[in-house]
Amino acid sequence: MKHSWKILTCNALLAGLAYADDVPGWHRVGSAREDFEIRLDREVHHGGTASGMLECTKKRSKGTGTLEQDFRPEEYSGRRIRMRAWIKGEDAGRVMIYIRSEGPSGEILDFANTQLHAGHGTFDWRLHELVIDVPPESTVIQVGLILGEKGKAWMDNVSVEAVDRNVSRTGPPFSSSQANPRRAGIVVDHPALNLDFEQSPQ
Ligand SMILES: [Ca+2]
Repeated sequence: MKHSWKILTCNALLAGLAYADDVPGWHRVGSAREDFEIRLDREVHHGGTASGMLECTKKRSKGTGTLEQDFRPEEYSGRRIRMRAWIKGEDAGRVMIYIRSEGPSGEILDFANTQLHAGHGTFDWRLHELVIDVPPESTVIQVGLILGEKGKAWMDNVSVEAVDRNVSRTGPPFSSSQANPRRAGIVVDHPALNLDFEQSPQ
């Protein structure tokens, strides 16, 4: 509930800003979220007619902005899953994607990102993939695109699918993190939404 309230408040505050936080299924977070804007880009896309875009509105930010979504884990419970996403950057400080599974206390059960292969500066569409486990106790899966410091980043054609156990997890062995009160008790009742960014705002 707390999480939903924060999102609603954020959207309400930004209601007067054209395009801000107007990407169906996705929301804006990040350590310096106020320095970044998220929107659909109908000119630059990898597939279809639109992509998800994250832009730093300052010349240089001290933090990061994130284009993120939470979705229910039921379809993948007890499975290993692979996230694939096409990303692109322009004068970007740092661009990467991440995925994680969380438990009822907000603890991270498994996590992976592309930090070691982060994109910098200007680069064309490239495919990244991450593999994590979704333990049966998972209550939410979170995926996102992170832009740090400056520039623009795009994401498109995101997919999440269950894979066989012989597909290796991306990261080193991971033990569950400590409980996170800020993320505890989040209930998400919908599957992943608008992964191709083709859905328009209502
Ligand atoms: Ca698209």
